[in-house]
Amino acid sequence: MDPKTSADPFRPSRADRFSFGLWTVGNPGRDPFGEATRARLDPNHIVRKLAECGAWGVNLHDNDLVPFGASATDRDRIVAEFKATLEDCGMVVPMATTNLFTHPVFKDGAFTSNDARVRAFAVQKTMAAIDLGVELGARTHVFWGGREGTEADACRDPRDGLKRFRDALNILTGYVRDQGYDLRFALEAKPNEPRGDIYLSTTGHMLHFIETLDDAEMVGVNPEVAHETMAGLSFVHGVAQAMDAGKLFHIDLNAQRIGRYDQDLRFGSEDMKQAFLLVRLLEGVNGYAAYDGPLHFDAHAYRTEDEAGVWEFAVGCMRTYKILAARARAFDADPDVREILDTESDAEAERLVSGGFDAERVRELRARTFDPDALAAPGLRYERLDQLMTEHLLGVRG
Ligand code: GCO
Ligand code: MN
Ligand code: MN
Repeated sequence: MDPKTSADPFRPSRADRFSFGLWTVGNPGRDPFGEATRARLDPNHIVRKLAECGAWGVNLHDNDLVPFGASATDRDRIVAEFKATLEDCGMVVPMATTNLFTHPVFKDGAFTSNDARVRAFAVQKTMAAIDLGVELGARTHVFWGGREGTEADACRDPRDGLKRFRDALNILTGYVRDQGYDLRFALEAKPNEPRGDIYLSTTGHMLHFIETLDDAEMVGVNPEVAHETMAGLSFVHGVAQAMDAGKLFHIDLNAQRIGRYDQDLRFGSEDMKQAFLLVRLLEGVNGYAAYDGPLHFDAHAYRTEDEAGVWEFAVGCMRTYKILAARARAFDADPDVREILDTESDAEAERLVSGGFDAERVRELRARTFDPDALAAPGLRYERLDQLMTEHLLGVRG
């Protein structure tokens, strides 16, 4: 596209609500087998570069910004400088989170540790991280319990793990109310890594767990593409369930192949079809409202990249999201697609199975006769539907 003749419709801008964690673009490329391949980037530099790339927000763990154990004076100086940079660049901090995994004290869990002193320290550290996030303007605090799990599973009853996790969250929602903060919690599930097995392994597990909390209203989920995919599950179905429950408070966008370690790849770089269906869901489809929260990329550049490659990666995440949104609109407007999707449902049957229990309706339902063989006969043309989607994705339609 010639920038002189026409504006690039896929160029990211503030209005798109894209955000990145300091730890994502700041990832230096270290892995379990090799050292960092890139230098550590200063958080203020990250904010400036993200703003240049068209991002709207930057998220952080407490220790991405303020080193573990920093003095109060150092903390205040670092935070003041960071706030000035944010203001200068017109960037916001929509979400903050707590690092409850790096320090060895959390080697056997934070909120779920068998040692009550570790649990107490974890809750105390989280309160400080909440204060920091709120000071920077965050409206969401994410809880990713990376160390909340086991290898030697006999070490604790999993029910104790759940009970302790619940106790911690109950204290923390109370703390937020007590402070008068305008903040919600978003719980992020992951099946494994770094622990052999992590408690509350999927978004579905989280959705149920939330209903057992004292202040369920304040708590929702932060599903991540990579995490549900690691478990071999449909991410789109998990996110849809969270939306149905009114609990999609935040989202971690990236890409992942099934059966691998947590790859945290550039959004849309694997399983384009799931990415397409996800964007279509988030943008609002079939008469359902769109997700209007932050579009956060929890991903990092390949270890092969230098800093220039990191910004290529960041722009790539955002562009792919916007391209998929445009593709999704074109797909849903395509008359050939509409013809398949807009098939008339039998109004009378619809009435019989909607609206819950009603004694009279149930009597009618029992009395009605069906012809299963006739119902089974027509082909549903899903082959055509899926091929149309493929062709939209490949850019040859719409
Ligand atoms: C991971 C997680 C983390 C969390 C982050 C915010 O697998 O490492 O996805 O990136 O999202 O710690 O809580
Ligand atoms: Mn992850
Ligand atoms: Mn994540």
